[in-house]
Amino acid sequence: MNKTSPKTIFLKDYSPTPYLIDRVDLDVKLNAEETLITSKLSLRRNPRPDARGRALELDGEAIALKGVKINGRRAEPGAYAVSERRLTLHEPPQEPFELEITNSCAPKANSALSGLYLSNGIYCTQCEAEGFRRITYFLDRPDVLSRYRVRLEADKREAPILLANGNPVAAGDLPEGRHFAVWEDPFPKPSYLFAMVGGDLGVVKDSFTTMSGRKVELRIYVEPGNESRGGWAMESIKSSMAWDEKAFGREYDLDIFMVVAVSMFNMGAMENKGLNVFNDKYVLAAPESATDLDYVNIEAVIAHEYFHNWTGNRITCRDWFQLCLKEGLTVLRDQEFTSDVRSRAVKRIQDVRTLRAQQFPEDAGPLAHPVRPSSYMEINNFYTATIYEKGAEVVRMLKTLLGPKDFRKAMDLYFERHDGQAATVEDFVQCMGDASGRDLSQFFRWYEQAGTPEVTAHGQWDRRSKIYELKLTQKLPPTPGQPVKLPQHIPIAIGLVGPNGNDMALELEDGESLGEPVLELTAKSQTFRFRNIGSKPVPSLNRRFSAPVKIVSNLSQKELMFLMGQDSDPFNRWEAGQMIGKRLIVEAMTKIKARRRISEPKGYAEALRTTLSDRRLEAQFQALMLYPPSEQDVASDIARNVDPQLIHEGRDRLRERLGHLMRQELMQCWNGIRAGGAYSPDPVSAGKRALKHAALGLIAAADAREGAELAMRHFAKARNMTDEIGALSVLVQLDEPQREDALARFFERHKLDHLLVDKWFALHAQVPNVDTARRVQDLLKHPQFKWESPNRLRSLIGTFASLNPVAFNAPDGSGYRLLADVVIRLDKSNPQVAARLAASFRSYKALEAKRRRKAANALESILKSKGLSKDTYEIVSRSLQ
Ligand code: B3K
Ligand code: ZN
Repeated sequence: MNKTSPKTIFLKDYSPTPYLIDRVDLDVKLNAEETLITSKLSLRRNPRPDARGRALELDGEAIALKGVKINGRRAEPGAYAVSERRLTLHEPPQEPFELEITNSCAPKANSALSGLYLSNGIYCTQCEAEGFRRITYFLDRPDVLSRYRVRLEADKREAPILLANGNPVAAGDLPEGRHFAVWEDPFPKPSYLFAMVGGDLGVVKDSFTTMSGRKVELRIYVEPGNESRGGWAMESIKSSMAWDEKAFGREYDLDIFMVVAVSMFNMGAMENKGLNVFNDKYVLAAPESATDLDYVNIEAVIAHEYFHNWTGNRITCRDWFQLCLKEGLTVLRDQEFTSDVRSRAVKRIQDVRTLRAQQFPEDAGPLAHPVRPSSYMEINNFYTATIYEKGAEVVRMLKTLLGPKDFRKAMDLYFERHDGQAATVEDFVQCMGDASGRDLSQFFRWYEQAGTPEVTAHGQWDRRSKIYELKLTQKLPPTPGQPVKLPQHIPIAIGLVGPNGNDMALELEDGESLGEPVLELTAKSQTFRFRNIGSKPVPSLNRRFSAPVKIVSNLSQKELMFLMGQDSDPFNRWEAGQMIGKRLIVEAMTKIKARRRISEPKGYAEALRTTLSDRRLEAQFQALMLYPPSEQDVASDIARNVDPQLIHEGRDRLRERLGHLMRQELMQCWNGIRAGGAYSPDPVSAGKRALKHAALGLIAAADAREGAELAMRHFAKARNMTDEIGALSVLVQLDEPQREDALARFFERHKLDHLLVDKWFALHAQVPNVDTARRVQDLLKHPQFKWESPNRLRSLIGTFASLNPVAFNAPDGSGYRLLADVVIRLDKSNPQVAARLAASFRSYKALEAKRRRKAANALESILKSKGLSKDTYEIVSRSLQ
C-alpha cells in the first residue's frame, strides 16, 4: 500500500450497474478447509437509461474460481477474465441469461471475519458491507436486489443445524453421514443481507402473533449449554415486534425470525433478512453473568436489528454513501423504543453522553466527516458515531420540526413510496417534506456539513417593556475538506423558567403563542423577542437536547443551580449539573497548576443533595446526576493544548470534595438501598443499584481506604453480576491493595465464561495509572488473551485507548506505542478491527505539543509498516493529514 495509495470512491461518480440479477440459486458444500459454492445467477440488462457499459464485472475477493457457464454451456476461456478482485465477462448475452459460477473459499483460514468463517467451530457469515464477494463472485453492492434460494450441505455431526435467510423449504439426509437444507427468501435483497449458518447449536423457541394474526416462529440459536441464557433476548424480540407495530405500524413479514449468537464477531450484530447474526455478548444474559447495562444493551441491540427489517432491509440503501439512511433512522427507532419501555429522560441523557463521548470528538478531529460522506476508501471505516448517532440526531430534529403526527405521516409515506427499493437520503427527506409541506432544503445541510455547531445564546430581560430578548448565533467550525460552512437549520426547544420554578407562557412579539416552544435558528444570528414576561426568567435552552450542538450561554452558576433544581425538563436539570461540574473542574485544574487549594463546591453539593432527596426523581436519574462530566467532555470543551493528566486530577479533586461534603447523604444512599429478593433487570431495580454504586464511587473518591473496604465487602457478598462489576469498577480506580485481590478473585470465579473474562480484561485496562500500558502489555501474553477474538481485543485494547485517558496519554508515549504495535500486528489478520482501534488516535491533534508529537510518531510508524490494509491506511493517513 506504500507505493500506490488505495482508490478513493466518490458519491458523485455513482452509476447503476449495466446488468441486474433477479435470482440467485446457491449450492454450498460446507467444509472448513475448502467450501464449494455453485452460484446460478439470472441476469438481464438494467433497463435504466443511465445504465451503461457492455462488460459484466463481478466482485470477488479471497476466493478461487473453478468454472464459468453461460446458459448451461462452459464459457470459452477468452470470454472472461479473472483477477484478484474481479471476474469480468467481456461480452455477455444481451438477452436475459443464466450465469453459473463455481468457486471455493476457505472458512477456517478466514481471520478477517468477513465472508464465510468459523466462529468457535460454527460456520457463519458476515456480508455487510462487502463480504459477499468473499463467498462468491457477484455485483456486491446494495442497489442490486435479488431473490435467493440456498441449498446448504454439510456433515451432519459437524453441522446438524443449517440456516439461511427466509423460510425453510426442504431438508433431508444424504449418504455418508451428510445432510442438506434448502431455504428460500421471497423478498428481493442486496447481497450484504445474505447469511448462512451451520453448526452444532442449541435453540430457544417461542412465537409471536402479529397484528394481522399471523403466527411467526421465533428462534434463538446459541452454543450448546447456553440455552438458559437466551430468555431475555427472546423477551426483547417479542417486545420489539409489538412496539414496531404500535409505533410505526410495521409488521414482520416472514414465517420465521432467527437470531444466532456467535462469540467471534467484528461488531455488535447484523440484520440479515430473517437470520440476524449476533455477537453473543448482545444475546446471552443471566443475573449471575450479565449486568444491568448488559440487559439494557441486549434489549436495544435486538430491537435495532429487528427494526432494520423495515428500515434497511425492505427499504435499503442505493449506495454506501447513504448508510445513515438505514443506520441513523434505525438508531432513532431503537432509542424511541427504549424510551418507551424504560425511562425517556434517562435514555436521552445516556444517548447524549454517548454522543459526546464518541461523536463530538470524532467531529472535532481529523476523522470528521458529514453524516452523508462524499468519499471513502474503505466503507467499513464509515460505520462511525457520526453516521449512527449524529445520523439519529438528524432524524430526531426532523421529528421535532414536523411534530409527532406529521413525522409519522412522513414515515408512512416513506414505507409506502420506497418499499422494495434501494433509496437515498434525498428520497427520505423528500417524504418528510411532502408529508408536512415544509421546506427542508436548508435542513439538508445537516447531512452534508461535518462538525458540531456551536450556538451562543445571549438573553436579556427589560423590566419596563416586559420583553425578553434571546439572541442566538451559530458557528460551524471548519473540518477536513470543508473550510467554509453555511448556516444550518437548528431547532432549539426552550423554556423560560420563572422565579417560582414554573415555565412561563411564551408569546412571540408578533403575538404568536408557542405551545411547545421550538425556536428555529436558520440565519447566522437571530434575535427572538418574547412579550409579557413579568419577571426575570432563567432560560432553559436546547431542552431534551433538541439539536446536537454545543450551547454557550451567559448563565451564572447560580442560575444553573436554579435550573438543576427546578427545570421542568429533566434533561436540562442534568445538563445544568454538567455545566456547573465542568466549570468547577476547569477551576480546579487552574488551582492545581498554581498549587493552590481548590475551593469547596458547596453550592453544587447542595444542589446534588436536593436532587438526592427529591423523591419524585427516578433513582437512575439521581445516579446520573452524581457523575460530573467525563474527562473526555472536559477535553472537548478545552479543545486545544489538552493535558489529560491535569483534567483527570481536576475531576478527581472535585469528586473528592463532593464526597466529603456529601458524606452523610452518600452513606445514606449506600446503606439505605437494599437489593433484597431475586434479581430483576427492570428499570426501577436497576436504578437502585446504579444509585448505590454511584454513591460508592464518591465515597471512595473522598476516602480511598474506606471506599475500598466497602467495595470489597460488596464484591465478596455480591449475588449478581451488576453488584460484582459495580464494586470492581470502583476498586480499579483506587490504588488500594484490594484492587489486585478482587481482580484475582474475579478471574478465579469466572475464568470459564468468555464474556466475563472479557470484562476482567476491560477492568485491568481501566486502572488510571501512567504505567497501565505495561499492565496491558503483560496481559497480551496472558493465556486467555486471544488475538483472534474481536471482543477480547476491544476489552483490553479498546478500553485502554478510549476509557483510560491518563494511561493512554502517558507522557512517555508508552500508551501510543502500545496501540500502534497492536494495530500493526492485528492489521495482518483482521484489518477491520485494526482500523477501528487505530481510530482511537482521533483526538491527538488537540493534545499539548509533546504528547501530540509522540502520538504522531506512533501513527507514522503504522503508516510505514509493510503491506498495510486499506482499512488501516485510510484511518491513519487521514489522521495524519
Ligand atoms: N449493519 C450492521 C453493521 C455492519 C458493519 C459492517 N462493517 C449492524 C447494525 O448497524 O445494525
Ligand atoms: Zn444498524
